[in-house]
Amino acid sequence: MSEWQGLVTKNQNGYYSVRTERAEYLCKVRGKMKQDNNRVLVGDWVRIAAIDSDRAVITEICPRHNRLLRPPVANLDQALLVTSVASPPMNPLLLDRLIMMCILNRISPILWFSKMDLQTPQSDKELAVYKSLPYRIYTSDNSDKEENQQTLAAIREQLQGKVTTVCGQSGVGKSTLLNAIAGREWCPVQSVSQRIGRGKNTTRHAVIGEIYPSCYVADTPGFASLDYLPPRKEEIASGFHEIAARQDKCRFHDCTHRHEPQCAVKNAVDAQEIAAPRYQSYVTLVAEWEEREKERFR
Ligand SMILES: Nc1nc2c(ncn2[C@@H]2O[C@H](COP(=O)(O)OP(=O)(O)OP(=O)(O)O)[C@@H](O)[C@H]2O)c(=O)[nH]1
Ligand SMILES: [Mg+2]
Ligand SMILES: [Zn+2]
Repeated sequence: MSEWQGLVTKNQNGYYSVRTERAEYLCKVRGKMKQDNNRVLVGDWVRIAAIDSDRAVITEICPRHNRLLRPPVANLDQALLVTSVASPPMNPLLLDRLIMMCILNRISPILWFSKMDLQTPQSDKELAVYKSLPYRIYTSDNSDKEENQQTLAAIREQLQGKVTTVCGQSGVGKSTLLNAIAGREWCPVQSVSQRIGRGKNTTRHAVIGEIYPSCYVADTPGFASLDYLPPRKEEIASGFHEIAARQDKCRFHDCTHRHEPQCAVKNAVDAQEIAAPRYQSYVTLVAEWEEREKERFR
């Protein structure tokens, strides 16, 4: 019996699709694992024992580096956060929230700015803030320009051997980007008018597709809820690396970096070492968190 390692890409009522280097297998879980209550998740890297050319048994789950609950998916490596510089206009608060969500879930954020053909002085200023952050950042105008081809080659390399999810508000160009990466029609691109009134089913399970050889993209409905807030208030600061890096120097160990004296974070904002819009997002998210907490006890 041959043993392989593969990626679980789909779960259909206890039958798992597992993608190995050589083939895709339809798998059941070995009985003993079920007794141990060891549930296999989409995104798990597993060992399988082949039964024939397309059926196998999952014998072991490799250690996970993270796991999301809604939808249940394991081992997301990175998230491609797509933002259009215009149409819809750039939303820095949303982008900062998504970056925070990635960091708190140990997922590397990759920033993709689309519709550069529509850039304005205002969007250039907003973009400059993100260029100063320590994340990979790509820009594109989705034309045939040589530059865009190079960017696509770079992003394909970045996706190699990893499982990536794609987030961003409606209309920013996620499907357009995925089709460009795939080099074929991978998912439908809808005009704005087509998008209106579309019923959305958010309770679907996560599914992973191989968009380009060895580039796995996870469709994780509901993960990137656009109003995400972490369970604990202190975690918000952890999602802003430039705040997290300085908060040990604040006078109060429980400083919220808003009205407290001798706050290293506010000092850094005044000295323009922290970009004001990023700090503004942080303050807004903390206020939102407090508001949500108040609602809970009302
Ligand atoms: N001008 C310009 N338009 C673009 C660019 N990228 C995508 N678009 C257009 O933006 C519109 C929305 O693109 P989609 O790829 O469907 O956006 P989406 O993020 O998948 O949207 P949802 O599926 O609703 O979440 C389409 O009309 C695209 O043709 C770009 O770089 N420049
Ligand atoms: Mg789409
Ligand atoms: Zn502080």
